[in-house]
Amino acid sequence: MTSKTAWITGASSGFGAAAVERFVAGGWRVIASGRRAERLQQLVDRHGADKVHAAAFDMRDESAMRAAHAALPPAFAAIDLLLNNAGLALGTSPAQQADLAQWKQMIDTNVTALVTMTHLLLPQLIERRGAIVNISSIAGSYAYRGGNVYGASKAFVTQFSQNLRCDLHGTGVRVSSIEPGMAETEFTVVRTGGDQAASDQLYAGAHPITAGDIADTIWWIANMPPHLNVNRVEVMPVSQSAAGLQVARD
Ligand code: NDP
Ligand code: 8X3
Repeated sequence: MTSKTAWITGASSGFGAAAVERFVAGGWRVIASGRRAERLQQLVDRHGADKVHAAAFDMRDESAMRAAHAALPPAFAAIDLLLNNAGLALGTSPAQQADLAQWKQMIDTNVTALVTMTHLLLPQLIERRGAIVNISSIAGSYAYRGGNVYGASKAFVTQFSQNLRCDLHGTGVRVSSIEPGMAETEFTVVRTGGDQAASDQLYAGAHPITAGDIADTIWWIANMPPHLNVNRVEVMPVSQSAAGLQVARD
């Protein structure tokens, strides 16, 4: 059993919650962050305060993020792996009908908060020759209608990951980008403003990726021999593949 520590953002549901289970089962301590304090507390109750530390705050609030970092208990203060997972899509409308506030919330969460978190932890990740795993998306590589700012925010995450690798050259810090396709979590309920039926319909019969599948992928990356870096992993369910281009005619 290792005694390493991971900070998992977006630990209150989906990939993040599954990753908490995987890392705790593997003997790691986990800092679990997200806005929903009660969900995070359930993780602490299930695993114990020596295994999971709950840090409830909104990632878009930089001072709250810094305060959570400063308030880490000594046993959780030395971080070996940052899982930048917190994020969301809002809306499926084409750009010309999209809500600007939703666009800003996606950028603030998926881009600005992710880089702020990374900047905050980089000094100690370098000191400990740690790892950063960023959760991007196939939406950052494949354009689709209604993907507009969400996809662009994930293209940023993918490229930021590769650029981080260049800057961290020689430090021993590993950086990986995981780019999942369709996965059944709370993602579509959030994207549709709480429409569980729409979410159920999207995934029905598609055998989508599960949160556990991605937790296993993160765990595999985290446990690579120290001389190996997984740069990018793109994962889709077998039922999903790319569609063609479109042509508008007069
Ligand atoms: P979920 O909605 O289940 O989980 C999203 C997590 O992000 C929650 O824990 C949520 O916590 C957290 N989060 C969102 N906004 C904030 C915020 N402002 N501050 C703090 N935490 C926040 O979805 P997934 O597990 O699917 O999503 C995880 C990541 O995976 C996201 O980055 C998403 O874009 C990406 N992804 C998802 C895919 C999918 O098909 N499901 C495919 C590819 C990538 P809380 O609400 O408690 O704050
Ligand atoms: C989520 C995957 O295809 O729904 O990032 O945009 S997709």
